[in-house]
Amino acid sequence: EVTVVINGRTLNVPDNLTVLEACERAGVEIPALCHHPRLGESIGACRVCIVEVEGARNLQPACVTKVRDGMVIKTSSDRVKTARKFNLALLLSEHPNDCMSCEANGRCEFQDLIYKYDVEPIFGYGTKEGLIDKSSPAIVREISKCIKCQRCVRVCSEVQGMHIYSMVERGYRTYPGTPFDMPVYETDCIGCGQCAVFCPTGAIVENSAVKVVLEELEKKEKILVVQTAPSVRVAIGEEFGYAPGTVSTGQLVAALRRLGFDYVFDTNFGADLTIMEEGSEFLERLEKGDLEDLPMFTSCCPGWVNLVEKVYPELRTRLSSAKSPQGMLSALVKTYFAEKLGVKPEDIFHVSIMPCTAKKDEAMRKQLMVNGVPAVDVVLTTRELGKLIRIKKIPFANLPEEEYDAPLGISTGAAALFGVTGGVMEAALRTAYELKTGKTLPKLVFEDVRGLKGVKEAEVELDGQKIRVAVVHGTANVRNLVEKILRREVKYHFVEVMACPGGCIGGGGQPYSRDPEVLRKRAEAIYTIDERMTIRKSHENPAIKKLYEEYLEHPLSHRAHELLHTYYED
Ligand code: HC1
Ligand code: SF4
Repeated sequence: EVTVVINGRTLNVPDNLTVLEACERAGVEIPALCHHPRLGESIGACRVCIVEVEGARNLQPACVTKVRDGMVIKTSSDRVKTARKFNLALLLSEHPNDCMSCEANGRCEFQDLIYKYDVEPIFGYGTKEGLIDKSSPAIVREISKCIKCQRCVRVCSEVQGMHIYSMVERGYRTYPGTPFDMPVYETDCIGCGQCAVFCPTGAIVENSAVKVVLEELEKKEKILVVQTAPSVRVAIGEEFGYAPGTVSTGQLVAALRRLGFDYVFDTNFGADLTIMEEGSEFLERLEKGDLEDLPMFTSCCPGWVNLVEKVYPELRTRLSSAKSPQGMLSALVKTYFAEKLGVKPEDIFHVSIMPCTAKKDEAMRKQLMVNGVPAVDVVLTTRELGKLIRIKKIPFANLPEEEYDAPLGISTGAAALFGVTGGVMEAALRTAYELKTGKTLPKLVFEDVRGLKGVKEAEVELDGQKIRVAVVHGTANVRNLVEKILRREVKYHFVEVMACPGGCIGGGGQPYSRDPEVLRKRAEAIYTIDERMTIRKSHENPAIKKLYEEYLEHPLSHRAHELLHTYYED
């Protein structure tokens, strides 16, 4: 421990803290742009967090300066404020003045500081000229809005292990470029959108479809159907000021009805169905002895599927052929449900609300079209839904709790788990065990696959056979594990992969958060949803049983293959 004095207040702090961390503990806010509590070491690039340290000639960046015993720190002296304002003014002089129409308007960290410190640009505003990259269905890059904080570079390299961006050029021209300035979609980018969640401005944002949906809601020409992913309900509240980890399922459904959707369905129904198909596929492969050499991998995460297609094509045949829950539910919406209503698939406008930017990409896959039309017309991220609800002035906090529509809105605790790393595996094991052994599971919860550790392993006995499974999340961890599997250094039968840290709760379309505990809190919320459900195994979902009786016959049937399975390309 060391003793420091912050703005006249003496306190003891651990000696490994930075000045910025010490100030946070003391409840003293220090503005910072390049520093982010969910990224590794700070880099001291933006110079906005500078503070005065007694005895030091120059102001010091708080994010990279370690505390020392006896340090006397001033965080808002006139000298500090003037310098901070000057540094912000320099950044503003390179920044276009088009906040009104910017996707980041109202939530931009840079805009907030400009307002707070009353900053005017020194040499006029920057121009809008420069790279605009709309090549990706997942994200849009507008480099003129970049403030060079490098958060995108760091999350893409350190957390995701993709290394798509690096800082190129020099001085004020520096920007995060792709290799050879290729459009990002042509690089190995998997569309996970982590760069967009960490960008403080509008330089990298989701490829927004808010306006498309607004128009369709106002036209009201089609039957409006919506589905919501498992992890949206534990995060959407954050868009309206609730603490991370608040479960707002009922209000989410109510808000979608107020927006004008005719049917509110649940991706979780699709998740239960995925378990039926993928679980059966697993057991089939196991019986055939197909899993002795290489495992079967889950296929619901489109970031991961993109990684396989772009970087590990030799693993294509190891991906489960089951469509993702979004893919399955939407195929049913445009066939089974359309038939029930007696309408053509093109009479339905189907929106899915996802925590994910890569789902926008998935929805455009040609192999996911049904009867010649896209199964999902538009994907909105959790953040975009937040924006839509605000634009339509729907009082989210005051809405009554409402229920999903039947039958495609009925789901189990197992399905809820999909939103968190380990959840698909746990749901699959609950079902595969009972289908294979015909016995009831002695213990429902698989602790070994829970938690935020990068790689988790478990062993399960299925009818006398030992099954080894692994769960991995965060693409840097994924690549590490996949390479070990390819080198035959580790052996598993079944591996769950989620591209984003924490799984979908940490998806590229989730609300922005600087809370270092945000993933843990959202994960807890998911487990609570599962605990509170009376039915917690996919194969016990009555609506799923009825769907098989009425329409699909049995898992892996001819019709199930046609509607619920897919293929992958190089
Ligand atoms: Fe996910 Fe999934 S869990 S992929 O993370 O399998 O996006 O939430 O909807 O499809 O169910 C995302 C989440 C989601 C699918 C499901
Ligand atoms: Fe999308 Fe979830 Fe995969 Fe992230 S982990 S890319 S949010 S599906």
